[in-house]
Amino acid sequence: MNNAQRCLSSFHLSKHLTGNQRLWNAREEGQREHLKRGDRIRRRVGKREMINEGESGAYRNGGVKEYVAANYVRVLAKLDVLDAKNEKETAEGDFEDENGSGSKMNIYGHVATIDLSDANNKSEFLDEKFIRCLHEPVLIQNAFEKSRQGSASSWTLRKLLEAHEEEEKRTGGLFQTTVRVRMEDGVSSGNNGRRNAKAFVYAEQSHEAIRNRKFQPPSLTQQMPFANGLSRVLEYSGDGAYIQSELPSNLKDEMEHDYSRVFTSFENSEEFVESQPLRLWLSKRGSVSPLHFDASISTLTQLKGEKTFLLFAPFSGLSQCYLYPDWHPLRRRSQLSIDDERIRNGLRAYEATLSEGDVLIFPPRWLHHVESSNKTNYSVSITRRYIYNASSGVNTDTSYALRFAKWAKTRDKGTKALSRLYSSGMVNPDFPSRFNLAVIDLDEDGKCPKLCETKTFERNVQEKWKVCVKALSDRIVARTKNISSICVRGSIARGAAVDFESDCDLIVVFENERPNEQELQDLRSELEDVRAQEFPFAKKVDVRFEKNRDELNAEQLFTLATSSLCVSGEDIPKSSSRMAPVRTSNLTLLEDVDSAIENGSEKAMSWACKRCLRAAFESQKRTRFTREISRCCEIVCEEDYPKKKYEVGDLETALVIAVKGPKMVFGDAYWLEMSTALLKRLSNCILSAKI
Ligand SMILES: O=C(O)CCC(=O)C(=O)O
Repeated sequence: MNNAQRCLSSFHLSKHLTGNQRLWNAREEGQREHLKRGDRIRRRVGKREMINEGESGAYRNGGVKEYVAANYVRVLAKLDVLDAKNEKETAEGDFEDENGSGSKMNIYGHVATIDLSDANNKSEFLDEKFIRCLHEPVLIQNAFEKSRQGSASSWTLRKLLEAHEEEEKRTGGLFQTTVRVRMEDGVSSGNNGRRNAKAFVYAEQSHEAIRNRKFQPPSLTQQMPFANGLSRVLEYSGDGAYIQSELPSNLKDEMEHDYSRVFTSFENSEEFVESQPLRLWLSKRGSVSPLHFDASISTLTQLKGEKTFLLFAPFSGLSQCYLYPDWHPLRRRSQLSIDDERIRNGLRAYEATLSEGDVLIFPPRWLHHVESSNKTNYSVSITRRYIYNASSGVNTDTSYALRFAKWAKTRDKGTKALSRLYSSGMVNPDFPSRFNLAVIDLDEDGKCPKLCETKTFERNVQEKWKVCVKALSDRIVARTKNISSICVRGSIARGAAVDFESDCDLIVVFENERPNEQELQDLRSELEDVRAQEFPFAKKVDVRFEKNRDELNAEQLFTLATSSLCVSGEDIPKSSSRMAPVRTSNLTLLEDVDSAIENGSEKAMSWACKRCLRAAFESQKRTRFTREISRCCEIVCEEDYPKKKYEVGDLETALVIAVKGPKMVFGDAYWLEMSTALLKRLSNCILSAKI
């Protein structure tokens, strides 16, 4: 039983069923009555003649405007000032920042970012393939249609108020705004006993324990005219309010139109169905939605102000965030606040800060903590959510990207995840079946013992590959002088070559002088012709020409000694003395990763992933050494995952990219941005002192 399970099994709702009726005073009774009325009203949508029966006198006698008159004047007076301030001023705080912010968190990395205003970005829409393969959060910057200036991207509080009033009028008061109101004495988030004056915790209001008043929820929702909601959000500071409400239909149209580049693919796809109507989130600066997860694919569009998300991958998040049990009114929520040490020390967050015009898309079951920035007076966001439509039957595509997405959805950690990856066929384990040239057990001094003499070209290599390598080697000897040694390495040397997949990987070492570049180029072409005509089962010939036998450096000697077999000439590995493994310097890791990102080709991304996997392996003192990336990955998963060194899935993802390329993992649309984020996270994690 792990900590989280222990915590859940010992968690008794009764502890939290205060029985304290103090809070259910006349005011709350009034609210509950109001809620009940709200429910009734909703049920009666379309039956206008019945509304007035159960509605308050205010509606009967005058209508919306009179009902909110007192607030209305006050709110209106403030709106334009607030709108203007939000544009250009940093808000002055009337909360001190006792909640802490994301900066205290252990940040694992920023989420992948796609800037749609980037002139180089050729994608007009987020395509369906991308959405289907989405397995981590993505921030879409500048997502609105620039040509549509004057609509959703420039909504003001006044415009929101007018649009809501229009809808309220049109529906005769049926359309009401939902406002989450924090209860004054509510335990806001977590069991650390601290009240968080800025947090708005969702509670399942239909839960029996709340209906029976056995559990005092940290917040309740109330239906009210928008003007009232707005005045509560902007003016109250004690118990606080947060509008979390369905968007009126006229605003919906504008929003959908402005952000069509993000939503078109969702809308056109039979594979996704919308799981919740568009929802408006209007909060005062500093408001917090504490750690929780949702079951849908969520999108949050930031229209005004700035919001910061801290997100946690499902595997680590769900198991380590001390979630309330499923039967609890606060289910899907964490019992801990974000500044609890158990979270700060045990988990790493993916961070995303949204500015106006940005959209964050995140998959189901990613825990998130959300803070409206203190920089502006208020924040306005819209959420839109989707679920996979299981009955669509569309998902028949068996591409690697889809297979990978399926794997990623349920990915486990470490070696288990790796073996599932192998069994899915996305990458081959690449383990030597008969001879172990790939992993070397180091001796007590950390050096490689002399290689076992039983490993020879004649004994190790599969028959038909032997013929192929010999023929190529003979051609090299016939064409060039001064050869000291010809070796073969890779899967052929391990006796694990696979038809039409394995390259013929040769190393030629010269005695002293090497032929000039043109001669070597001609020789390469000739060898390629021989392969194509006589040995088509070999994928290609890859020849590395080393300069001078006596000038081989430690790394070259080590590579020869540990991963190659002599085909012809001097058996250099055999004559080499015991050597310590030559590790690749981690000093240049960030630089190497950055230059691969700058290069931006698929090949560069694969290379950088390989580089990271080797660096992850070599950054630790180990008793084994290997240059094989799948073995590097396996050993790191075996030894480092349990110490929480890497986020679940990143190493395995890097392995698939290294072998199959980034498109196989992320699809055709945004493989560059997604693999860039992965490489940044991984390289920082490898070098970070914390791991
Ligand atoms: O914006 C917020 O405060 C919370 C949004 C959220 O939690 C969500 O979209 O799931």
